[in-house]
Amino acid sequence: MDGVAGLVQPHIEPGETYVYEFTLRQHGTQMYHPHSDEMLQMAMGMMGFFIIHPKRPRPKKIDRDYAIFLQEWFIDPGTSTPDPMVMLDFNVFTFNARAFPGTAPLIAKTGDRVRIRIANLSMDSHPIHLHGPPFKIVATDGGPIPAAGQWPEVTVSVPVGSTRDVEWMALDPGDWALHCHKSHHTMNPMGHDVPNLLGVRQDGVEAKIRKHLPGYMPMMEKGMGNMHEMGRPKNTLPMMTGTGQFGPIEMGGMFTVMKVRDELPKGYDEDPGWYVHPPGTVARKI
Ligand SMILES: [Cu+2]
Repeated sequence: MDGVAGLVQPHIEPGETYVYEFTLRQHGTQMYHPHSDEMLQMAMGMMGFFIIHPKRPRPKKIDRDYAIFLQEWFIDPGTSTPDPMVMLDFNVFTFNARAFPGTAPLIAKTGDRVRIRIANLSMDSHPIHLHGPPFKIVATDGGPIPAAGQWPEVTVSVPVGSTRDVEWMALDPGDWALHCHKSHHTMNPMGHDVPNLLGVRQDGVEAKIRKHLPGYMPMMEKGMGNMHEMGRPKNTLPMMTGTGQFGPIEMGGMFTVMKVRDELPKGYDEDPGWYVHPPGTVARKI
């Protein structure tokens, strides 16, 4: 009951219901997705986790178990339907179908063993990076990796069509960024046809050009950091967004925060807010 329509079963037509029955011989982080009109159905997000827990518990107890499904979309600014015809140039990048700052933080207590399961059925590989201490890649959807094959890492590349389980010790309290390390994947929609005027003084020029080219928006002299809240069409996320305790975070897309605290008075399910840095642990201007 492998599900490949035409090959091992008929396509499931709209309105029909099929039953799958099989014995689970393996455990781990698996995925499901359609094999019917695959390109369109997957570009529209039809996929999910199928997590199978082992019959006998593993020797090391996991305190926090998170699952993040990666996806990328092309949604023309001002519209609301993903365009399944786009092959490479995506503009919305999501963790569990949410783009930062709409992503939820991952919450752990100091000393917790954290498992993060990451799945990818998008059109790109995603190198997922966690700040703070290194982790180990302990399993793929092919099965557990023997201890001798696990080495320390700070980034796990998750190829298309696979899952990676990583285990991380929450050794240090703090707000640790967790994000895709492809820098365009931590941004929301942007105009790819922005004229690149990096390093060019443009005093007053933009307004003059805009009289003739409505909506003209070039790259600023010193970069894009101040461009994130310039005009944008309806139903379109700002390019870089989110505000932390020290100001704009200037991120979007595949970005969230692993929040580790010594104490969690409100429990694991409530956002503990920003980390209160002990004196002397924040970089300062001199
Ligand atoms: Cu990515």
